[in-house]
Amino acid sequence: MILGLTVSACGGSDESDGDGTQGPAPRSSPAPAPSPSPPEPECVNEDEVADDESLRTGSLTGDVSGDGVEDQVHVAVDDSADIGCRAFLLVAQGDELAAVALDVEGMDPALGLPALRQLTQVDGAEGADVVVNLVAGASTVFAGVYSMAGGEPARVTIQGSEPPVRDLFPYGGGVGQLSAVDCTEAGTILISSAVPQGARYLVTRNRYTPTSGALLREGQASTGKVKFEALPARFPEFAGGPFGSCPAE
Ligand SMILES: [Ca+2]
Repeated sequence: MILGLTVSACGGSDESDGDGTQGPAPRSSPAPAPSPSPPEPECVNEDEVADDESLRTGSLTGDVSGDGVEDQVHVAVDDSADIGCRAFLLVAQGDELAAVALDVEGMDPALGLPALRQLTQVDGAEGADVVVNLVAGASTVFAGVYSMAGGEPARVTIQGSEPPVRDLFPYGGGVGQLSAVDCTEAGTILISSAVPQGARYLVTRNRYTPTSGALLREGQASTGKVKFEALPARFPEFAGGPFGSCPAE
C-alpha cells in the first residue's frame, strides 16, 4: 500500500501533477468489482402453483438430480398471475419440490407454452437436463435448458447470446431460415443456423464447451455453403430433432 507517500512539508504551493515526484504513481482506480447478477424475481404464487397439481400441463420422468433416483419434472401454468410468474418448472425428488419461474420475454401461454420437450444431457454435469420450449416464432422454436444447481433448477446460460433470445436454443424453421442445436460425440454443443444464399444454404455454426450450468463459446463461428439436400449430411445437427445426438443423461 502506498498511503503516506505523498505527505509533504512543502506548504502545498507547488503540486503540479507528475512533476518531480518519486516512486510509483498512485493508481487510484482499482479493478471494477464483478457486477452482481440481478436478483431473481420473487413470485408470491410460487408455492401455491407448485402445490396445485391441477395447474400442471406436462410431466416427464428421469434423473435430473444425478443421484441415480428418478425424479418427476413438471411444468405448471398459472394464467391469472402477472407476467414473470405465470409458469414454473417443478422438479420433485421424493417429497422435495423445487421450482423456478419459466417466464421469458415473448412467451405466449395461448400457444401452449412453456412446454416440456425432453430430458437430455446438455451441460455435462451429473443428471439429465430439462429442455423446455419457451417461445415460438413463425416456425422456429426457442427452448431453454434447465440444470439442477444446488438442489434448484436453473437455466443453462449461453455465452455471447443476447436479448431477446438470451440463453435460448433455436430449432426448426422453414425454407427461409433453419436452426438446429445438437451435441457432438465429444460433447461439444452446436448451435447452428442456415439461410438460403443463391442456390445453396449458408450455414453458421457456433460451438460451445459445456460447463456446469453454462455453455462457453469456442472461438469464432464457422461457416459453410451447401445445397439444401446436403445439409443433414454435412451438418448433422440439422438431421434430427433438437439435441438429438446428446446423451440421455
Ligand atoms: Ca434424481
